Amino acid sequence: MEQAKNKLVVVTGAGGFIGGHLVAHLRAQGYKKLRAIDAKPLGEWEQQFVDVENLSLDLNLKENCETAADGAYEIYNLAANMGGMGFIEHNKALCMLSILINTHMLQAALHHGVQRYFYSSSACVYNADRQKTFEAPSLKEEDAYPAMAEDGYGWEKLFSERMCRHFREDFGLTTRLARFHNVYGPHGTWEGGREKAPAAICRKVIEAKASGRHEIEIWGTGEQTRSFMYIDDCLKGIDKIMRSEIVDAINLGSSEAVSINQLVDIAEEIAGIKLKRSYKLDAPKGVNGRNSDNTLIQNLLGWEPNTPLRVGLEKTYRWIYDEYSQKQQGRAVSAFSGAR
Ligand code: GKE
Repeated sequence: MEQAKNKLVVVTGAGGFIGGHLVAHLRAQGYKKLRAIDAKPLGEWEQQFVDVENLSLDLNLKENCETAADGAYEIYNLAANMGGMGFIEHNKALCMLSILINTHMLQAALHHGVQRYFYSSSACVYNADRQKTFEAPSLKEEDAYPAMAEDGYGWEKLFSERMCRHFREDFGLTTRLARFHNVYGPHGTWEGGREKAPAAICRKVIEAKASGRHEIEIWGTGEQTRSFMYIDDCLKGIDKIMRSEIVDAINLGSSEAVSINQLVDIAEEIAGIKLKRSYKLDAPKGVNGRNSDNTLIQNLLGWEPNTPLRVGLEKTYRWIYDEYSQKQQGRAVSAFSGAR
């Protein structure tokens, strides 16, 4: 790791939630030469740092992946068209097109002699037939096969995992992979359609409290279960897996499963309010139940993500509340200046 700190390290998807945090994290660890890349215009990046080489590049294009990997010692590829169920259920083809990014990045990494390549996979690779009950079945790594991944997004991630494996086996590229289980935290998308449940529920509670309409709409019956991993655990896990000798995809997720109704309970408790609940049964729901089995990561790394949901959600709620308030103030100011 010490060696990597003085060499060029590339993070793709760096304008987004996890990618932005990863650049901040590597900087804080003393990485001197960082290249951050995202398709979004620089002005729309979640986080940005002046002492980092920031490039707005569409990595669906092969030549841009060559530019991205040029001179790189290590690459963290987190670039993908993604979002929560509200996005991936309605954009399956767009999600599958992310295959271009990983394919071209792997080719470019090989071409430029990159020493280590991290790929961010997802719990959405898991076989849907194993996630039919609300009892939150703990998913072991082998439960991805036989394959029946989440439509669109899940299949792209599963195929990309296999491409990483075969680039390692056939071409000797050192690849490391983690299956993220619903990561949340400050700087995560909280409105606009790509938000995942923790941010969406926090936003809805904040809006209900601010508007005085003490009601909340929940997708599905609210019995769906998930585990949610706080961003700090995600960063720690990426570090440990990237530095490890673990060559196959491994779960990186919390094993604290809750129902969506319980997630709302926690957000209400943080806000100090109780809301009237309505359920949108035809909304995107994904699988009924999902949790991360952390036996393997415990065995291989002696660690697992362990930030309690109550703790992580409070920090997330407070961050969204500030963002929301600033936006409201911005709207009030422009409405006032408009009115004059
Ligand atoms: N996004 C959202 N917004 N979900 C809600 C809402 C809401 O207002 N109300 C209830 N839910 C329910 C959804 O219907 C779903 O059953 C559950 O919360 C979690 O939704 P999610 O966070 O959007 O996404 P999923 O965990 O189902 O799937 C996500 O898994 C990730 C990996 O763990 C995927 O969308 C990807 O973001 C990723 O693969």
